[in-house]
Amino acid sequence: SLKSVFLGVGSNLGVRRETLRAAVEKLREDPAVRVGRISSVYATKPVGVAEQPDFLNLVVEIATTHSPLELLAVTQRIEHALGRVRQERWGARTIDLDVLWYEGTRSEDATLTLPHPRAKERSFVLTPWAEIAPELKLDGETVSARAKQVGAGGVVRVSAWERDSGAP
Ligand code: A4P
Ligand code: MG
Repeated sequence: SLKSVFLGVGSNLGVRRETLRAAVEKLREDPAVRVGRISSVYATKPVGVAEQPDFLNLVVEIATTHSPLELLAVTQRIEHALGRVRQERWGARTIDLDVLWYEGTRSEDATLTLPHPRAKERSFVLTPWAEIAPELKLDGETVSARAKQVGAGGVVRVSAWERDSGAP
C-alpha cells in the first residue's frame, strides 16, 4: 500500500545544490515513489565532526509502495550513484539520505531504525521538517514543537526549493 515517508537529505562536498537536485530527481525516477512536499534548502553547521564544510540540508516527503527495507535500498543506491561520481571528482562522501519517518512503522533494528534515532535532536533535520510537516507527531510531540525546543542554531534558510532547483 501507499505509505507516507519523510527523508532527510544532506550534502557537504562538491556542488552541494546540484547534488540535492540530483537526489530528488533520482527519487522521482523511481516508479514506486511519488515526491511530495520539499522543504527549503538550509545551510547548516556540521554536527558531530566539526572540521568539515557546512552542509546543505532539506527534508522531502514522499509517498511510496516500497517497504521500509526496499526504500532503504533505494536511498542507498542513490547515495552510491551520486557519491561515486562525486568521489572521483571531489573526494569524500557528498550525499546522505536518511529515512526519518515511515508511516506506521517503528523499528529498533540497527539496519533501519525508525523513526530515525537522531532526527529529534537535530536542528538541521527539524527546521526543514517543521516547514513541510509541522503537525506530524513524533512520540506524541509535533515536529514543530520539537523544532522549537531544539532551536534553529547553526541553521540558515538559503532558498526555496523551487526557486533555483531547475526541477519542477
Ligand atoms: N540506518 C539505520 N537507520 C537508518 C535510517 N532511519 N535511515 C543505517 C538511514 N539509514 C539508517 O548510515 C549508516 C547506517 O545507518 C546505514 O548502513 C543504515 O543501514 P550511513 O548513511 O551509511 O552513514 P552516516 O550517515 O555517516 O552515519 P550516521 O551515523 O547515520 O550519520 P548521520 O546520523 O546520518 O549523520 N551535520 C549537518 N549539519 N548536516 C548533516 O546532514 N549529517 C551527519 C551524518 C552528521 N552531521 C551533519 C549531517
Ligand atoms: Mg546517514
